Amino acid sequence: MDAATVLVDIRPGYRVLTLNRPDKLNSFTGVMHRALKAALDEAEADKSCKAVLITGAGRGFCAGQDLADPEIAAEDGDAPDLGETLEKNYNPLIRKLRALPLPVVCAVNGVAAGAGVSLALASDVVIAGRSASFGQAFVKIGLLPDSGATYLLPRLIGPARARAWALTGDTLKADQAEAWGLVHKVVDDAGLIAEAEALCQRFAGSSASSLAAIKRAFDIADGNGLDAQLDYERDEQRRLGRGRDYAEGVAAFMEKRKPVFGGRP
Ligand code: T3D
Repeated sequence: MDAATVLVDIRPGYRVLTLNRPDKLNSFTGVMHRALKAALDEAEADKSCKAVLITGAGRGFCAGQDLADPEIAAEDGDAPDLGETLEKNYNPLIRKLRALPLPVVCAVNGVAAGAGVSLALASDVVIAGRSASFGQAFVKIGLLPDSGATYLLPRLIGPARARAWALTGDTLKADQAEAWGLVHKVVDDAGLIAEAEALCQRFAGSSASSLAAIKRAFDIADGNGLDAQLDYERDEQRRLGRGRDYAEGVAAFMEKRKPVFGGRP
């Protein structure tokens, strides 16, 4: 059953998606890709959902592609078409995560390898348990980093570290990943999910329009010069300033009360 490979917990204002192939360190099969896509589509369709939390069941977060998945095997002993797997599964996943109009929080609970690292890179906020580790496994099996890693990594940790890490395939411990700026923060394993859920609860009480606009603006900035970005911010602020959340936020400030923001528009 597709549903079992991704567990979905619906909480007030956010959803927790748990990759659920613990025996194989939650590595991706075609089945798990389809389950995750369905879960993300449902989260987007639910206007009360203002954040998504992704984590892994068991001792791993995600070990990338399941190298034994029959879906990637070619027929008649031919070499598999890995480009097709990317086109069909990984690239749509990364695009979906970036296009979702709500923050994606990633709680990395154990080892992340290959596309499992890319999944975290494509999230908006990454929190790691102290025992988590990150491996650019690709070079060890004759591949290059994919699922956006060659684009996102240098932007997050700088080109020198990104290149050396990808070329060596070394494993980074959580503390090192935090020092390099790969993750937002490292917390004790026992407190990881509580910390990530507390953040999602904050997002659930925040302005959904604001969260979506902030996420999009950082992505747009990647392709813009300062001038174009200043114009973009002006236009977006004009739009947000006419919205119900700005009216509520300012009214709440004036009345010295907490703002009450609704679901996503
Ligand atoms: O379509 C395409 O292929 C293109 C897209 C590529 C995207 C990618 O992600 S390519 C990179 C694929 N991932 C890897 O190469 C990582 C492979 N795994 C590892 O190197 C190690 O498992 C880890 C370093 C992640 C963890 O090591 P360790 O010692 O903690 O655990 P383990 O004993 O190696 O793994 C536990 C089980 O999970 C084991 O199964 P078993 O023997 O108990 O039945 C192992 O085979 C399985 N497992 C771990 N990773 C994968 C996997 N099975 C299939 N595919 C995996 N990627």
